[in-house]
Amino acid sequence: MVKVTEKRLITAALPYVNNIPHLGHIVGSHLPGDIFARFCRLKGYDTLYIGGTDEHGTPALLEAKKQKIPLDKFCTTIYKEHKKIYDWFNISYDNFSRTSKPIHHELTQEFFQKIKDNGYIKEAKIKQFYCEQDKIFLPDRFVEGTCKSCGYEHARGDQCEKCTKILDTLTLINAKCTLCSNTPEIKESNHLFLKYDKLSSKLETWLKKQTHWRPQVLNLALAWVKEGIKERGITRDIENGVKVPLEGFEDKVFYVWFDAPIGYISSTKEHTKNWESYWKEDSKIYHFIGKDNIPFHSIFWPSSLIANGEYNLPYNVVGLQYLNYEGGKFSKTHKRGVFCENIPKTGINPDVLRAYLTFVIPETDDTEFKWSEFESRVNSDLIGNFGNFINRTLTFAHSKLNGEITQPKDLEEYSEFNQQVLEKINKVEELLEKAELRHAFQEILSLSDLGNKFFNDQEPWVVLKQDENKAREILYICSDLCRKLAILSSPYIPQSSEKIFNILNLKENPTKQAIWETSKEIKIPKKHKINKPEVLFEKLTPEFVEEFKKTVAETSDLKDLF
Ligand code: B3M
Ligand code: ZN
Repeated sequence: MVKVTEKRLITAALPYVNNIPHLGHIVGSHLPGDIFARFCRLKGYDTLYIGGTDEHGTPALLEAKKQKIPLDKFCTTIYKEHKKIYDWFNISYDNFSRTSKPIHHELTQEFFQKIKDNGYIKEAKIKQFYCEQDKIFLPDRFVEGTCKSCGYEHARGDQCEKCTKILDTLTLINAKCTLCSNTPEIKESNHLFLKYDKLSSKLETWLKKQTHWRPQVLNLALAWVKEGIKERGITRDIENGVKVPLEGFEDKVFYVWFDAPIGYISSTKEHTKNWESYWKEDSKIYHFIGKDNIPFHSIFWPSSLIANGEYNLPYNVVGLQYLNYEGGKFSKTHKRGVFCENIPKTGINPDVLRAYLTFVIPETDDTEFKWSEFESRVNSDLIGNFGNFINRTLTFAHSKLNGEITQPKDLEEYSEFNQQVLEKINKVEELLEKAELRHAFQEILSLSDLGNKFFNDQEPWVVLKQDENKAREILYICSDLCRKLAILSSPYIPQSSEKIFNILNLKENPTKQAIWETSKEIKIPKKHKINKPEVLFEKLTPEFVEEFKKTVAETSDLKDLF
């Protein structure tokens, strides 16, 4: 029998191009998606990590208008800035595309046509805000007012930022046009709708089976279905988007949230001829997204998919909460936050930042970026625990034993320790399979903690005085654990993990080869010589952190990019 490798398609939310990302964006989808994708590759799944920029709708349009830059030029520049940042963080996208590409426009139109052929599209006149001053139907985001659910006064027409409810724009109290601040009037226009009434019971049946989702995500989705999903138009009266291939709709485009998730498919299609196997055959699709995107990925996107009928529905919608900044929100205007643009200038090691961000991945609740914690967690947990174990092992072996280590003749003697190690590895694997990335990293650190205890208990510096060979055996066991740790941590700190393999003088590469399973074996050759160690991580000093903080609070005005 031919072994069929499980296919996994992983996506991160496609960022709008109206801003330059800050750490909240990195930790809210790109990094968790990356860690999970790297784990899947390491395990040997046939994995693709897919992303891109979401260039349609009003976010880009509004910002380009504000900057007085032609839309396409604006989007291209911001796309490049985004790409640079994700590359710096070593986010291992197999493809990072753009929804402005023809391949995406064509696919969206086909996708729509199929939904229409299946009888899930209806036409209706709707009432919309129209601004007499600006002479346009106002897209949802061009209207602001008070949210009738929570009373927040600056709710946008499409969604209230405060309570995350998706709004019917017309229910906004005291609505104002955001272009000119006048009160808009209500006018009628013709639009296309997905027939949710025909879809909702199918959607509910499907949702109820997704018991492996995080409860926060599933419960939210089920609550919305129960409440009754409001009809939501899939077309808009703006110029930026995918044209609607239908007579009478020449001046309209698809709603940005209709085409954006199709971007996951078009980005896959752009990447490989084999794209259909990830979308139409046996495969698991994981969407990593921030909490405000949960309704779109758990309700609207699956509804489109059901209506279309040709593609797989997501296997998991991994919804993340928010990362706050020192007790408040990230704010570009108030220079509160860690903005990504200048991070490379600070000289910080990307792995150090990835590790710290892992500590604060908002998996279950909102989390907090705190400067004091940044310094202490990096220094004590990453460097003081993990780095220390690797460093003391490799330095001892190199400087005291000429790098020569030997497998114990009697491995039985270490079986209790090795058993504990194996249990930890299994635990890490179990958590990673569930995409509980933060918790899994904690377990990895507790494994290096175990290593430190072992090193202390074995006292190789004492043993060495009487029995050099025995010391080589102890260091063999420790080095083997370094190898295991390098494999386990490679989804999180890929560059450091490669470094550890180099120092261990092992030819495998955990970022390129599917060697996860081998972490469960004793793998280093029986007689082995390791290389000269190098420092993995530099400790963060208060001076460095102070300087870092200043540099990353700065972010250029978007107009400086043109
Ligand atoms: N662009 C919203 C956001 O950037 C939206 C996500 C699209 S995912 C298909 O948060
Ligand atoms: Zn106006």
